[in-house]
Amino acid sequence: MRVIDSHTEGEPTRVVVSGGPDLGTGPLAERRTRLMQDHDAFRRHVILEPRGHEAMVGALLCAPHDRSCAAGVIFFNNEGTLGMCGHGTIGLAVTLAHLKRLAPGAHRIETPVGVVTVDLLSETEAEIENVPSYRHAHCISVEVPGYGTVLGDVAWGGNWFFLCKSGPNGVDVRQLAELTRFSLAVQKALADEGITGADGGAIDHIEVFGWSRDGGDSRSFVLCPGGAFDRSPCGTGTSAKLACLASDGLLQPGRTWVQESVTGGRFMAQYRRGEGEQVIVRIRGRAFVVKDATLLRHPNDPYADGFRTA
Ligand code: PYC
Repeated sequence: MRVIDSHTEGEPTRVVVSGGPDLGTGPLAERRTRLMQDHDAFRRHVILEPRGHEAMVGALLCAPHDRSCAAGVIFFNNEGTLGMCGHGTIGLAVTLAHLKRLAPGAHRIETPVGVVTVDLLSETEAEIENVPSYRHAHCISVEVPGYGTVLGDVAWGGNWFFLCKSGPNGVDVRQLAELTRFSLAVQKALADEGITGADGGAIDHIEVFGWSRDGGDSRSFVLCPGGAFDRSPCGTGTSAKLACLASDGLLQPGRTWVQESVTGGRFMAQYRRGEGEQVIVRIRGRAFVVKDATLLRHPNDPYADGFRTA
Protein backbone atom coordinates (compact mmCIF):
# COMPACT_ATOMS: atom_id res chain seq x y z
CA MET A 1 0.00 0.00 0.00
CA ARG A 2 1.50 3.35 -0.99
CA VAL A 3 1.04 6.20 1.46
CA ILE A 4 2.23 9.79 1.49
CA ASP A 5 2.56 11.55 4.83
CA SER A 6 2.33 15.28 5.30
CA HIS A 7 1.68 17.63 8.16
CA THR A 8 -0.58 20.66 8.13
CA GLU A 9 0.56 23.14 10.77
CA GLY A 10 2.00 20.16 12.65
CA GLU A 11 -1.02 17.83 12.35
CA PRO A 12 -0.27 14.66 10.34
CA THR A 13 -2.21 13.36 7.35
CA ARG A 14 -1.49 9.99 5.70
CA VAL A 15 -2.94 9.81 2.20
CA VAL A 16 -3.51 6.26 0.92
CA VAL A 17 -2.63 6.66 -2.73
CA SER A 18 -2.96 3.02 -3.83
CA GLY A 19 -3.53 -0.44 -2.35
CA GLY A 20 -6.54 0.52 -0.19
CA PRO A 21 -9.78 -1.49 -0.06
CA ASP A 22 -12.23 -1.52 -2.95
CA LEU A 23 -15.31 0.26 -1.60
CA GLY A 24 -17.24 -0.02 -4.86
CA THR A 25 -19.06 2.93 -6.37
CA GLY A 26 -21.80 5.29 -5.19
CA PRO A 27 -21.91 8.38 -2.96
CA LEU A 28 -19.03 8.73 -0.54
CA ALA A 29 -21.37 8.59 2.47
CA GLU A 30 -22.25 5.01 1.44
CA ARG A 31 -18.62 4.11 0.81
CA ARG A 32 -17.74 5.54 4.24
CA THR A 33 -20.26 3.11 5.81
CA ARG A 34 -18.69 0.21 3.86
CA LEU A 35 -15.25 1.24 5.09
CA MET A 36 -16.47 1.25 8.69
CA GLN A 37 -18.38 -2.03 8.45
CA ASP A 38 -16.11 -4.17 6.30
CA HIS A 39 -12.59 -2.77 6.38
CA ASP A 40 -11.77 -1.76 9.92
CA ALA A 41 -8.55 -3.81 9.84
CA PHE A 42 -7.36 -1.58 6.98
CA ARG A 43 -8.05 1.56 9.04
CA ARG A 44 -6.21 0.15 12.06
CA HIS A 45 -3.26 -1.04 9.94
CA VAL A 46 -2.75 2.40 8.40
CA ILE A 47 -3.32 4.61 11.43
CA LEU A 48 -2.35 2.85 14.63
CA GLU A 49 1.08 2.07 16.03
CA PRO A 50 3.50 0.67 15.04
CA ARG A 51 2.95 2.13 11.50
CA GLY A 52 1.12 5.28 12.56
CA HIS A 53 0.22 6.97 15.84
CA GLU A 54 -2.80 8.21 17.75
CA ALA A 55 -2.84 11.75 16.31
CA MET A 56 -2.58 10.69 12.68
CA VAL A 57 -5.50 11.21 10.27
CA GLY A 58 -5.81 8.93 7.24
CA ALA A 59 -7.22 10.02 3.87
CA LEU A 60 -8.37 7.28 1.54
CA LEU A 61 -8.28 8.64 -1.97
CA CYS A 62 -11.35 7.49 -3.95
CA ALA A 63 -12.79 8.03 -7.39
CA PRO A 64 -15.45 10.74 -6.99
CA HIS A 65 -19.14 9.93 -7.51
CA ASP A 66 -19.78 13.55 -8.51
CA ARG A 67 -18.07 13.93 -11.88
CA SER A 68 -17.45 17.63 -11.32
CA CYS A 69 -14.94 16.71 -8.57
CA ALA A 70 -11.21 16.17 -9.06
CA ALA A 71 -11.11 13.49 -6.32
CA GLY A 72 -13.05 11.87 -3.53
CA VAL A 73 -11.71 11.31 -0.02
CA ILE A 74 -12.76 9.51 3.16
CA PHE A 75 -10.94 10.62 6.31
CA PHE A 76 -10.35 8.29 9.25
CA ASN A 77 -8.46 8.29 12.53
CA ASN A 78 -7.57 6.08 15.50
CA GLU A 79 -11.25 5.76 16.46
CA GLY A 80 -13.22 5.53 13.19
CA THR A 81 -14.09 7.75 10.24
CA LEU A 82 -14.53 11.54 10.09
CA GLY A 83 -17.12 13.54 8.15
CA MET A 84 -14.71 16.18 6.89
CA CYS A 85 -11.23 17.19 7.86
CA GLY A 86 -9.89 20.66 7.14
CA HIS A 87 -6.21 20.10 7.87
CA GLY A 88 -6.48 16.79 6.01
CA THR A 89 -7.90 18.48 2.90
CA ILE A 90 -5.01 20.96 2.87
CA GLY A 91 -2.62 18.00 3.32
CA LEU A 92 -4.38 16.12 0.50
CA ALA A 93 -4.06 19.09 -1.87
CA VAL A 94 -0.34 19.47 -1.20
CA THR A 95 0.13 15.70 -1.54
CA LEU A 96 -1.71 15.62 -4.90
CA ALA A 97 0.43 18.55 -6.05
CA HIS A 98 3.54 16.62 -4.98
CA LEU A 99 2.29 13.73 -7.15
CA LYS A 100 1.69 16.20 -10.01
CA ARG A 101 -2.00 15.24 -9.95
CA LEU A 102 -3.30 18.70 -8.97
CA ALA A 103 -2.47 21.94 -10.74
CA PRO A 104 -2.56 25.38 -9.07
CA GLY A 105 -6.11 26.77 -8.93
CA ALA A 106 -9.50 25.72 -7.56
CA HIS A 107 -10.70 22.09 -7.49
CA ARG A 108 -13.77 20.36 -6.10
CA ILE A 109 -13.24 17.45 -3.69
CA GLU A 110 -16.03 15.08 -2.66
CA THR A 111 -16.30 14.01 1.00
CA PRO A 112 -18.92 11.93 2.82
CA VAL A 113 -20.58 15.13 4.12
CA GLY A 114 -20.54 17.13 0.89
CA VAL A 115 -18.35 18.75 -1.71
CA VAL A 116 -15.59 21.12 -0.61
CA THR A 117 -13.30 23.15 -2.81
CA VAL A 118 -9.58 23.45 -2.49
CA ASP A 119 -7.48 26.17 -4.02
CA LEU A 120 -3.85 25.16 -4.41
CA LEU A 121 -1.92 28.39 -3.87
CA SER A 122 1.61 26.99 -4.00
CA GLU A 123 3.30 23.64 -3.47
CA THR A 124 2.95 24.11 0.31
CA GLU A 125 -0.17 26.25 0.75
CA ALA A 126 -3.85 25.73 0.06
CA GLU A 127 -7.17 27.35 0.87
CA ILE A 128 -10.29 25.27 1.33
CA GLU A 129 -13.94 26.23 1.18
CA ASN A 130 -15.70 23.95 3.62
CA VAL A 131 -19.22 22.47 3.60
CA PRO A 132 -21.80 24.91 5.07
CA SER A 133 -21.30 25.45 8.82
CA TYR A 134 -23.83 26.55 11.42
CA ARG A 135 -24.52 26.89 15.12
CA HIS A 136 -27.02 24.32 16.31
CA ALA A 137 -27.38 25.31 20.00
CA HIS A 138 -26.33 28.44 21.90
CA CYS A 139 -24.99 28.57 25.44
CA ILE A 140 -26.14 25.23 26.73
CA SER A 141 -25.00 23.99 30.13
CA VAL A 142 -23.62 20.57 30.91
CA GLU A 143 -22.75 19.19 34.35
CA VAL A 144 -19.22 17.84 34.13
CA PRO A 145 -18.14 15.67 37.10
CA GLY A 146 -15.09 17.21 38.76
CA TYR A 147 -15.54 20.52 36.91
CA GLY A 148 -19.11 21.66 37.62
CA THR A 149 -21.31 23.46 35.12
CA VAL A 150 -19.69 24.09 31.74
CA LEU A 151 -21.35 26.41 29.20
CA GLY A 152 -20.82 26.10 25.48
CA ASP A 153 -22.25 26.14 21.96
CA VAL A 154 -22.89 23.18 19.67
CA ALA A 155 -21.91 23.80 16.05
CA TRP A 156 -21.38 21.92 12.79
CA GLY A 157 -18.29 22.51 10.67
CA GLY A 158 -18.21 19.16 8.87
CA ASN A 159 -18.02 17.37 12.26
CA TRP A 160 -19.92 18.16 15.48
CA PHE A 161 -18.25 20.42 18.02
CA PHE A 162 -18.90 21.62 21.55
CA LEU A 163 -17.17 25.00 21.89
CA CYS A 164 -16.36 26.36 25.35
CA LYS A 165 -14.01 28.73 27.14
CA SER A 166 -10.89 27.42 28.84
CA GLY A 167 -10.50 26.94 32.57
CA PRO A 168 -8.18 29.08 34.70
CA ASN A 169 -4.97 27.66 33.24
CA GLY A 170 -5.66 28.72 29.65
CA VAL A 171 -4.79 27.03 26.36
CA ASP A 172 -1.12 26.23 26.67
CA VAL A 173 1.09 23.25 25.71
CA ARG A 174 2.13 22.94 29.36
CA GLN A 175 -1.53 22.21 30.15
CA LEU A 176 -2.04 19.47 27.54
CA ALA A 177 -2.71 16.70 30.08
CA GLU A 178 -5.27 18.81 31.95
CA LEU A 179 -6.91 20.11 28.72
CA THR A 180 -7.25 16.51 27.55
CA ARG A 181 -8.70 15.37 30.89
CA PHE A 182 -11.18 18.25 30.91
CA SER A 183 -12.24 17.75 27.27
CA LEU A 184 -12.70 13.99 27.73
CA ALA A 185 -14.89 14.71 30.78
CA VAL A 186 -16.98 17.20 28.74
CA GLN A 187 -17.29 14.74 25.85
CA LYS A 188 -18.52 12.01 28.23
CA ALA A 189 -20.91 14.36 30.06
CA LEU A 190 -22.50 15.44 26.75
CA ALA A 191 -23.02 11.80 25.78
CA ASP A 192 -24.35 10.90 29.26
CA GLU A 193 -26.83 13.80 29.17
CA GLY A 194 -27.93 12.85 25.64
CA ILE A 195 -26.83 16.21 24.18
CA THR A 196 -26.20 15.77 20.45
CA GLY A 197 -25.97 17.68 17.21
CA ALA A 198 -28.82 17.70 14.68
CA ASP A 199 -30.33 14.28 13.87
CA GLY A 200 -28.69 12.78 16.97
CA GLY A 201 -25.16 13.29 15.62
CA ALA A 202 -22.59 12.56 18.35
CA ILE A 203 -20.65 15.61 19.50
CA ASP A 204 -17.26 13.97 19.24
CA HIS A 205 -15.00 17.04 18.99
CA ILE A 206 -14.49 19.34 21.99
CA GLU A 207 -13.00 22.77 21.35
CA VAL A 208 -11.63 24.87 24.21
CA PHE A 209 -10.76 28.51 23.55
CA GLY A 210 -8.30 30.88 25.19
CA TRP A 211 -6.44 34.05 24.33
CA SER A 212 -3.79 34.16 21.66
CA ARG A 213 -0.37 35.26 22.84
CA ASP A 214 1.03 35.66 19.32
CA GLY A 215 -1.25 38.23 17.74
CA GLY A 216 -3.93 35.79 16.57
CA ASP A 217 -7.63 36.27 17.29
CA SER A 218 -7.95 33.17 19.43
CA ARG A 219 -6.06 30.04 20.52
CA SER A 220 -7.78 26.68 20.75
CA PHE A 221 -7.30 23.15 21.98
CA VAL A 222 -9.33 20.58 20.02
CA LEU A 223 -9.93 17.08 21.33
CA CYS A 224 -10.71 14.66 18.51
CA PRO A 225 -12.70 11.43 18.78
CA GLY A 226 -10.19 8.81 19.94
CA GLY A 227 -8.61 11.06 22.57
CA ALA A 228 -5.79 12.73 20.59
CA PHE A 229 -5.64 16.51 20.24
CA ASP A 230 -5.35 18.34 16.94
CA ARG A 231 -1.91 19.89 16.51
CA SER A 232 -3.35 22.24 13.87
CA PRO A 233 -6.11 24.79 14.62
CA CYS A 234 -8.58 22.21 13.17
CA GLY A 235 -10.28 23.25 9.94
CA THR A 236 -13.72 21.92 10.81
CA GLY A 237 -13.36 23.36 14.33
CA THR A 238 -12.39 26.77 12.94
CA SER A 239 -15.47 26.59 10.68
CA ALA A 240 -17.67 25.82 13.71
CA LYS A 241 -16.07 28.76 15.55
CA LEU A 242 -16.78 31.17 12.68
CA ALA A 243 -20.39 29.96 12.54
CA CYS A 244 -20.75 30.91 16.23
CA LEU A 245 -18.97 34.27 15.77
CA ALA A 246 -21.27 35.05 12.81
CA SER A 247 -24.39 34.12 14.80
CA ASP A 248 -23.25 36.37 17.66
CA GLY A 249 -22.55 39.25 15.24
CA LEU A 250 -18.90 39.28 16.39
CA LEU A 251 -17.28 38.77 12.97
CA GLN A 252 -18.37 40.33 9.71
CA PRO A 253 -18.31 38.41 6.39
CA GLY A 254 -14.96 38.76 4.59
CA ARG A 255 -12.99 39.72 7.74
CA THR A 256 -9.97 37.52 8.37
CA TRP A 257 -9.89 35.54 11.62
CA VAL A 258 -6.57 34.07 12.73
CA GLN A 259 -7.09 30.85 14.67
CA GLU A 260 -4.10 29.44 16.55
CA SER A 261 -3.69 25.87 17.76
CA VAL A 262 -2.47 24.96 21.22
CA THR A 263 0.95 24.25 19.67
CA GLY A 264 1.01 27.61 17.85
CA GLY A 265 -0.03 26.58 14.30
CA ARG A 266 -2.19 29.09 12.43
CA PHE A 267 -5.10 29.06 10.02
CA MET A 268 -6.45 32.21 8.38
CA ALA A 269 -10.22 32.00 8.01
CA GLN A 270 -13.10 34.07 6.73
CA TYR A 271 -16.70 33.43 5.80
CA ARG A 272 -19.53 34.47 3.53
CA ARG A 273 -23.19 33.95 4.27
CA GLY A 274 -24.92 30.79 3.04
CA GLU A 275 -28.56 29.73 3.26
CA GLY A 276 -30.41 30.78 6.42
CA GLU A 277 -28.06 30.68 9.40
CA GLN A 278 -25.36 28.83 7.48
CA VAL A 279 -21.95 30.28 6.74
CA ILE A 280 -19.46 29.18 4.10
CA VAL A 281 -15.98 29.25 5.61
CA ARG A 282 -12.67 29.47 3.76
CA ILE A 283 -9.50 28.39 5.53
CA ARG A 284 -5.93 28.89 4.43
CA GLY A 285 -3.00 26.88 5.81
CA ARG A 286 0.35 25.31 5.00
CA ALA A 287 1.22 21.65 4.60
CA PHE A 288 4.48 19.85 3.94
CA VAL A 289 5.03 16.39 2.49
CA VAL A 290 7.36 14.46 4.80
CA LYS A 291 7.27 10.85 3.60
CA ASP A 292 6.48 8.72 0.55
CA ALA A 293 6.34 5.10 1.72
CA THR A 294 5.05 1.58 1.23
CA LEU A 295 3.27 -0.08 4.16
CA LEU A 296 4.06 -3.79 4.45
CA ARG A 297 1.96 -6.50 6.12
CA HIS A 298 3.91 -9.64 7.07
CA PRO A 299 1.59 -12.67 7.53
CA ASN A 300 3.21 -13.45 10.92
CA ASP A 301 3.18 -9.87 12.25
CA PRO A 302 1.08 -9.93 15.45
CA TYR A 303 0.74 -6.13 15.21
CA ALA A 304 -0.41 -5.98 11.57
CA ASP A 305 -3.75 -4.54 12.71
CA GLY A 306 -2.06 -2.04 15.03
CA PHE A 307 -2.65 -1.33 18.69
CA ARG A 308 -4.07 1.57 20.71
CA THR A 309 -2.18 3.59 23.26
CA ALA A 310 -4.96 6.10 23.99
O1 PYC B 1 -8.79 19.93 10.57
O2 PYC B 1 -10.93 19.50 10.50
C1 PYC B 1 -9.79 19.26 10.89
C2 PYC B 1 -9.57 18.08 11.76
C3 PYC B 1 -10.53 17.24 12.27
C4 PYC B 1 -9.86 16.28 13.03
C5 PYC B 1 -8.51 16.56 12.97
N1 PYC B 1 -8.37 17.67 12.18
